[in-house]
Amino acid sequence: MKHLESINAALERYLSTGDMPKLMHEAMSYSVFAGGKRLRPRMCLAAAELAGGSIEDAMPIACALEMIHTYSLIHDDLPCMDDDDYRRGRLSNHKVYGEANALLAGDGLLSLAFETMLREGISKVAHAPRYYEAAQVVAHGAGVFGMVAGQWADLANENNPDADAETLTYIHRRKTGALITASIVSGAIVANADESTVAALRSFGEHYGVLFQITDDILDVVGDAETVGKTLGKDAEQSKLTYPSLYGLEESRRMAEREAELAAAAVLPFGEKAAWFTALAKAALTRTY
Ligand code: GRG
Repeated sequence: MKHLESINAALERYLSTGDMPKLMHEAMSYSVFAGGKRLRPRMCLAAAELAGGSIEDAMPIACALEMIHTYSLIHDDLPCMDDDDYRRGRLSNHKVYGEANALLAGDGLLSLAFETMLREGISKVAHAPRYYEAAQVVAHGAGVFGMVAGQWADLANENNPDADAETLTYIHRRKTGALITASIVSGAIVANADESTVAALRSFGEHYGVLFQITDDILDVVGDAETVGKTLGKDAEQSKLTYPSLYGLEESRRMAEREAELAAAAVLPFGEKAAWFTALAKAALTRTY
C-alpha cells in the first residue's frame, strides 16, 4: 500500500524521540501499531504529492494525524464513552493497560502529535507560514470545532427522540469528517497549493468523510465482526442515530454512492493526478473493514 512503510517507520521514530515511562511508550505503541489502515496520513501525503510538494515535508503532519486518530479511538473505547472491548481486531487499550493508563496513553498521543508538528516545523523555515497553517488545520479538525465537538454531540444525543437528519449531519461532519478533511487540506497546504487546489481537495474530503461514515454505519449493521475488527451492532444497542437507523439500509447505500460520485467529481480537474483519490472513493463503497 502506498506510503505505508514510510509512515510506519516515521511513526516508530516520532514515538521514540525521548525519555518516557517504558509502560507508557508500550501502551501508546500498542494502539498505534495495531494494524490501522493509515487512511488519514495516506490522504495527507497523497494531497501533498498531488500538489507537487515533498513527502518529507508532509510526514510530521501525516503522522500527527494518525496519532490524533489513534488517541480518539483509545478514548472512544473507554467505558465512559463507547465502552468497547475490541479495536483493530484485538483487545482495546484499556482492557490491556487499565483505564487510567489508556486515558494517559491517549493524552500522550495527542500531545506528542502537536510536539512532533511543532518540533519538525522548526527545520522547515523556508516555508514556515504554510507549514504552520497546515498544523493549524489539523488542530481545527481535531478539536473543539471538529472531532471533539462531534463526539460531544454524539454522546449528548444518545436516546434523544428529537435527534433528526440535521443532528446526524452535524455529528458526523465533525466526529469523522473533520479530521479526514483536515488530513487532505493540511497535505495540500504544506505543499504550498494554491487556493483552488485546496478548495477542490477540501470538497473531496468533505464528501469522502460523509461517505466513510455512511459505510461505517452500514458495516455496523451488516459487517463481519472479525473482518471489521470491533464489536458490531452497537449502534442499534445504544440507540445511536445512524444513516441506516434514519434512512434504512437501501437509501443509505444510495447516499453513499452519491457521495462517492461527488467526491470523484471534486477532483476531476486534476485528471490522472487524482487517480488515487478517485480509486479511494470507489473502494469505500465496497469496503469490508
Ligand atoms: C474521543 C474526542 C474523541 C473522539 C472520538 C473517531 C471517534 C471520535 C470515535 C470513533 C467512533 C467511530 C467508529 C467513528 C466512525 C469513523 C471512524 C473514525 C472509524 C475508524 O477509523 P478507521 O476505519 O480506523 O480509519 P483504522 O483502525 O483503520 O485506523
